[in-house]
Amino acid sequence: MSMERSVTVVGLGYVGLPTAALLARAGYSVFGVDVSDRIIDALKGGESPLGEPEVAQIVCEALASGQLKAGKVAEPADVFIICVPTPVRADKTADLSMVRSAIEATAPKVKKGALVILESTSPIGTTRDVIAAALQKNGLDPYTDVDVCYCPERVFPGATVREILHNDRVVGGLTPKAAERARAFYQSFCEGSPVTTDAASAEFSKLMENTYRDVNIALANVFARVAEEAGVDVQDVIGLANRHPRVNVHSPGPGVGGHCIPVDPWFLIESFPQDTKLFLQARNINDGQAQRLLDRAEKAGLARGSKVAVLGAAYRGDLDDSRESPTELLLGILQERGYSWSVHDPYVTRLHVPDGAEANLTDNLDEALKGASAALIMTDHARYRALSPEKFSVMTQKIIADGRRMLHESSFVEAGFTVVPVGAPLAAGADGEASGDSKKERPSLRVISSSD
Ligand code: SAJ
Repeated sequence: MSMERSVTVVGLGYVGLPTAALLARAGYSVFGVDVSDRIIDALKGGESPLGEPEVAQIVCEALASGQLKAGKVAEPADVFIICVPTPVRADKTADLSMVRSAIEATAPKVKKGALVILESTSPIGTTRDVIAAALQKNGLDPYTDVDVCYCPERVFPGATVREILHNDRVVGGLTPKAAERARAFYQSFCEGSPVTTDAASAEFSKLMENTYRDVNIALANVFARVAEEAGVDVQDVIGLANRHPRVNVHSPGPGVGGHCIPVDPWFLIESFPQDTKLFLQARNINDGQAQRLLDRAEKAGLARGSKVAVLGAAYRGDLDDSRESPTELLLGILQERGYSWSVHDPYVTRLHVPDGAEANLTDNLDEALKGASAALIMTDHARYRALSPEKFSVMTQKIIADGRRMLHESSFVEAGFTVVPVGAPLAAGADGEASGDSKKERPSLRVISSSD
């Protein structure tokens, strides 16, 4: 273990809570702080407020061992880690209010010699301008009295514990000494290699990672749009292009969700508007995908104002997390166009809906499909892959917009459905709805191997 013994973790969400539990498992005496009664009550009762099974297990073990305790007010410690949300406001400017209130509430408990680490994804300069400034206001010199660092979380929801333990960490210090100390601290409970740098570079690296992904997904979505118009299947073409050793085209889809990728590029766009037009365009492309899918379903014959079944509320497959999901964007457009809907998801229990609307969320697929004029597949839940045309026979029209390319398309076409696939022209069976220009012939592409 490093020289530290006690850690206070502020913010017990998707990152803070598993981090706290792993620290407790590594032998630290950990105090977790959160403003939410629901989270603190659960933890005080020995239960995990988070559903990911592996996280729940280590949290319960840490609570049972007595190494992890929780409350609403920070306790003094050798190390403080801040992991609170940093969303964007409706106007896409960074909302750092939770970082501010977390450090303002914590700063009075920070004593000379402590290590203070911010993990929340933040605009460049936040560690200095918000964290260091608050400590200074409390009488501590952030460059000499305490060690202040930025170390971004890089967790992939669904694989949280593995990723905290094994991912390399970027550790940015306000001083080289602070970075070196935090490096030793992360090494004491994580197996990935921590790399040291300055705080601003670490802040930027996190934003760069997620912006890279957003721009690459936007690129894939533009390729999908071209393929839809050109009458080819983007999936086949991506398969061909990705055979190049330095090409890795991402997957097109109905948009980009989650609390990170659709949020983080805005921190760069807000701070550097002149030089980030590419990021802005990528954001707009990705946010436009849900509407495009609906537009294409309407061109295929979907009757405006009817009832549709939306398959998937989660932002990514096999997760229970609906934050910023493309489904939320879709529901807004459905409402504007006078549709009613039923949303099916096997895992999600909470969904943010447009003002004045009902979520109509169900885990019963038959119920969601019954009486719907079309099904719109928004999430790549593995179980959707096995769905057969019979399952959709309770719909009133035979239209399926496949935003994730989940279905075995030819069997649906044979059964008379019109399938609107992202990244390919629509395919309609004999009694399908499509007519005129929207019903394009699609050439069948196949990869010809050298042995053919
Ligand atoms: N998506 C596509 N096409 C793709 C990949 C993803 O449409 O080729 C969509 C997904 O369906 C989803 C959205 O993008 O709606 C975001 O998913 P994601 O797979 O990019 O992952 P997140 O948001 O769950 O986690 C990301 C990860 N960042 C990177 O991969 C660079 C994770 O490592 C970060 O820790 C996390 O953001 C975070 O917390 O910042």
